[in-house]
Amino acid sequence: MPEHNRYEALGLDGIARKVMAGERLTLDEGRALFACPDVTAVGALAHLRRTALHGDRTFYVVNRHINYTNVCINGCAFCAYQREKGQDGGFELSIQDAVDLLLAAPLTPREVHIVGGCHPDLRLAFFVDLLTSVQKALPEATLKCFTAVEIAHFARLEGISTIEVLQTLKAAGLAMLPGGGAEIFAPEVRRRICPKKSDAVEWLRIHGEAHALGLATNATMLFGHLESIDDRLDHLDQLRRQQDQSLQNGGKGFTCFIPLPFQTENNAIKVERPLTGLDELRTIAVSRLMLDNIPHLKAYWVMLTVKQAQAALFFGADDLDGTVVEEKIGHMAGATSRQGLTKAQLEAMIRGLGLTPVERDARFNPIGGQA
Ligand code: V47
Ligand code: SF4
Repeated sequence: MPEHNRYEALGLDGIARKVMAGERLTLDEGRALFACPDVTAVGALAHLRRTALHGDRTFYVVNRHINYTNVCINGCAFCAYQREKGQDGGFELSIQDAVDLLLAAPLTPREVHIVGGCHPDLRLAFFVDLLTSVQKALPEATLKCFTAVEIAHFARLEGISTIEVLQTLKAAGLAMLPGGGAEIFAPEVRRRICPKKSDAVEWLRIHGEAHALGLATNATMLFGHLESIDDRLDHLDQLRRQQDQSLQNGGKGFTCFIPLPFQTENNAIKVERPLTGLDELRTIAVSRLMLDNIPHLKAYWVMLTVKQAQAALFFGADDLDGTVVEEKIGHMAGATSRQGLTKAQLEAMIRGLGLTPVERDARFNPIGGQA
């Protein structure tokens, strides 16, 4: 069979057999996929896996991103969004501001994504009020709010455990944690790009705690800055180990993985060799193949661009995120995509590729009885 010959010629036949059997790939096999001269062969394997999991179904969500503040004590080197307290350009939304923005969204959001900087003064009571007010204003929406880094920050400010923070926020309506703050787990790189942020152990522990409390979470990887290919593979491996553990313990686990290509503008990191489009697609494909226990992979059009996100749907991705409406973190760092997409645009993007759009909620349940 021609495909078999293709993988054999590239030395990938063993990997191809394992992918078809749904078996776990080793880190060495991941290295071979990164080193393979034919990126389309790697993409074809990832597409095979995506198709085995989801067919041609391609997910999107009507959502709204809200950033409550960009004031942050961490000052990560890659971040163009952060400001010091009192610095020009810093902002803090009130609870009413956040609710007003959500109610003004063109379509009622099904998923509300709220994240912000680690503000030195905003206390847990504010976030409890925020969640309660948002849930009251949008009773149908799922609240996917606060990265593990914010959860750790709230716990430090309050002098309580991260489990207590999660329990308190869950009681106020929190249903999911977004995947931000993971960056790259390798300690050497993390020390250079985000030394003040939670380390890998803390980030993974908080996601494990959330899973055990019945909260689903997402996971990201920021790539294309100072990390090596081995650092990317280590990151993926740590995520799949955490997922094994969370699922074995009967917890919720990671729902979706989001690879975030580094946006290079207005920040302190100078990259020697910026990512090419094919680097991005290969990383997406290898992620799909290594993360055998995380069901969904998001082509986040905001950071990838709309056209590259479309290509990613044939390199292992099955989700386009959503309408978003307004985005600051990527755009302040040079993302050239538009601010939001309409539901019709998302559907057209998917149908234009011959794939089947499925509107989902935050937990990837199809909406309105779609297949
Ligand atoms: O954690 C910051 C990243 C993340 C840059 O869970 C940058 O569904 C690229 O996590 N270049 C926040 N990335 C975004 C995020 C996210 C987005 C969409 C959906 C979900 C989800 C999560 O943005 C941060 C950081 O890794 N980021 N600066 C930059 N210059
Ligand atoms: Fe703060 Fe997040 Fe920016 Fe780091 S990435 S400086 S934690 S807002």
